[in-house]
Amino acid sequence: MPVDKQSDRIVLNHPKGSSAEILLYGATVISWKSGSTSSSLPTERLFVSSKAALDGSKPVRGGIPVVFPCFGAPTHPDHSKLSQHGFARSETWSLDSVVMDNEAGVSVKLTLDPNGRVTEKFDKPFHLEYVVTLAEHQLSTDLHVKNTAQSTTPTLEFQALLHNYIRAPSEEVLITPLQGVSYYDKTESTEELRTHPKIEQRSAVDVKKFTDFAYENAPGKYEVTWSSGKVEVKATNFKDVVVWNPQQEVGSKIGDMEDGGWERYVCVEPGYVRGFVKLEGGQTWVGQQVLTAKL
Ligand code: TA6
Repeated sequence: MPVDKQSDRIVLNHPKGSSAEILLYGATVISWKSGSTSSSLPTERLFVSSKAALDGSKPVRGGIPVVFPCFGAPTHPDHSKLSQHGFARSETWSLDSVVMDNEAGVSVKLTLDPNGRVTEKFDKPFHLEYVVTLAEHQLSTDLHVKNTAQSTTPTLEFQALLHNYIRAPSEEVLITPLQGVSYYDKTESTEELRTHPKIEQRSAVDVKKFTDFAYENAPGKYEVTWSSGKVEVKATNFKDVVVWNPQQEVGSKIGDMEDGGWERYVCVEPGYVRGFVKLEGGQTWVGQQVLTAKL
């Protein structure tokens, strides 16, 4: 059964053995099991904390949370009533359709439209579509954002990000190529620093210490590597990328983080997080990512 529709989730099964699990809550991918390009043994590629809530009571600590219409604490006037990372990851999406189901892959479309709870906090017209596609060694997740206004105004101004928790040993994982790309270091609290990006020439980024870097106008293709694994992240239209790991100093204070969870993942998050996408009525924006298990 390539597409298993359950009450609170959808399970995708690829004929070659890979699988993915998507909670309707937040359209959160909570599992992606895939063999690598060199072996067909499916292994779990994402991290979900054992303390994560999967009952819709709060955003999932792990997997691939969908961040929309704001990243981090809101800074745009349209987002002033929203909580950190916006509402998309804490609303229940609908399964719209099975887009593809064949030897090449299995693909489903989920949708989210304004409801009373959302409109109280965010009164702009929108329609979201999230297309999740499972192939033998890849998982693609594409976010389509439409301004459904009947005229050119009101404009829809937003940020968007896919908050990938990639399962990897944080003590040795490296992320490339970010050499020479300017970034904002969110581990330094002073607002002033956030207006002056840092630039480093080190060839690879590690997360051996608390890391929370927002890279602007980043390459769009990232290799996440460690001694026994490798995942490639390819992004389209997500012009920025965030690299985050709280390590013990911050991770131990996160209520739904399992003990030592910070040792078992790195967040590599394609997004549009510096500035805002601006859509007139009728316009659509699409941000895409393809995750490939290489080793
Ligand atoms: O993407 C990195 C980040 O913005 C960090 O600053 C940290 O807050 C993380 O997201 C997790 O945020 P959450 O709201 O899910 O606890």
